[in-house]
Amino acid sequence: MRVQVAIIGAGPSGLILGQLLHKAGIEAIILEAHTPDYVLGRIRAGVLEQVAVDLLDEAGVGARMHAEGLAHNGIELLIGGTRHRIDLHGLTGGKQVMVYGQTELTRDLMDARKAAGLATVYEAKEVAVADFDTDHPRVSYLKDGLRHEVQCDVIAGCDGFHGVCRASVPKTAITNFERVYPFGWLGLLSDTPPVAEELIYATHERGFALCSMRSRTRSRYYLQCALTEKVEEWSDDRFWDELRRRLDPQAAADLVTGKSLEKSIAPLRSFVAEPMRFGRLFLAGDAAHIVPPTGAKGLNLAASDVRYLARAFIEFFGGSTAGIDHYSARCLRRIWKAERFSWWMTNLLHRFPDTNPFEQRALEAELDYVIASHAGRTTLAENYVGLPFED
Ligand code: RFL
Ligand code: PHB
Repeated sequence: MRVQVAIIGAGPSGLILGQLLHKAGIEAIILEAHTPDYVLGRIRAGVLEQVAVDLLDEAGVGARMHAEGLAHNGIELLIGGTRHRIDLHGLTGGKQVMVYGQTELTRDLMDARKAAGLATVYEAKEVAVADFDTDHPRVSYLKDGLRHEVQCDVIAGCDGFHGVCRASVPKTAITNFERVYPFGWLGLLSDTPPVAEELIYATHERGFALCSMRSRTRSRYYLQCALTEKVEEWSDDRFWDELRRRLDPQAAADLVTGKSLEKSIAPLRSFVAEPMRFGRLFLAGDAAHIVPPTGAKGLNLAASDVRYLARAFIEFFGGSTAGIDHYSARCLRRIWKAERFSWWMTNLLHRFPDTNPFEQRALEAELDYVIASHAGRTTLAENYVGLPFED
């Protein structure tokens, strides 16, 4: 089989890219290792930047998001038992974020792909990418016991942090930058109304907590936990009790608890691989970088990478290599700013096991500055709603 673009991975990066290419009349196949239900079962991101919302509209999949998503004008920081509102809208000249679950977004993209009759191979095993240092790259995979080969012009590696694409690049051609944090997030999803109208990011001596949501009837909460914690040791009651202890008295009283629909522990990591292009192989999304979830940037960066990549491929098939030549540098400028912001938010709001009393006081002073100063609040707000594209 021959196509113009072979996309590896049907997460948000691969699916958005597939949709943008389809709109531009470019042929692509998506190869995904897992089943659609498995992909939809991963409870992940919840917050979209305005530029990601605009991109989904451009891809023609924004209708349900606008109908059911929740536009938020602010977030709250809970510090020392008091909540401080960051007026995202007022501080950024009218920008907002959209609260809409990654699961829903993925479902919309899958539905659009199916409706357009576009080629997607789920449960494609042993995917291998080859000859991407030539003009004739190839991808092969195993499906129902048979090996298939796809010839293409370019390969998009949208296969997440543990995917095969980055791993196929010679070690000498790639530089990795990494920071692993000494804690994780224990997340719980429940069909209970959110504790507040807006997200609450809480810093507390027992550890960070986040009150988020998926809708007016579904909540998503997180607790900072040690990496040695096991999810089986966290009954729902234990989770709710611990969350209440990290909230202010009003939120603790308002918290509606219920049975969990899902509970899981995610480790926190910052990671960037440079560059993002290797001949005819292009990495996008979590395949190239990871952020700790504190800044809500992972899915948004995936969207901004594929925005650049779709434009680059459209230019390439139109006869110009300018877009693909600049792809890596363009992406990385935006990625590093989001990496810096996510690292900063994580350092500021979490308790580290080895922070000495001086550093702790300095962090508290920084938080105090951020909430008290217009410049401090503006910096946070500008980064949270998402920095503009430079092109
Ligand atoms: P994904 O979603 O990991 O998808 C990659 C796909 O590739 C498939 N795959 C393969 N397919 C074929 N062959 C192989 N060898 C393959 N290896 C892997 C996988 O099965 C999968 O389907 O990467 P993508 O598309 O780049 O999307 C990235 C986002 O999923 C991720 O950045 C966000 O979820 C991060 N994130 C958040 N991002 C935000 O913007 N806002 C948030 O509020 C936010 N909250 C979060 C998050 C991530 C979290 N976790 C669990 C890591 C909260 C959490 C708890
Ligand atoms: C979520 O709702 O899952 C979520 C929201 C904001 C974050 C991280 C995760 O910063």
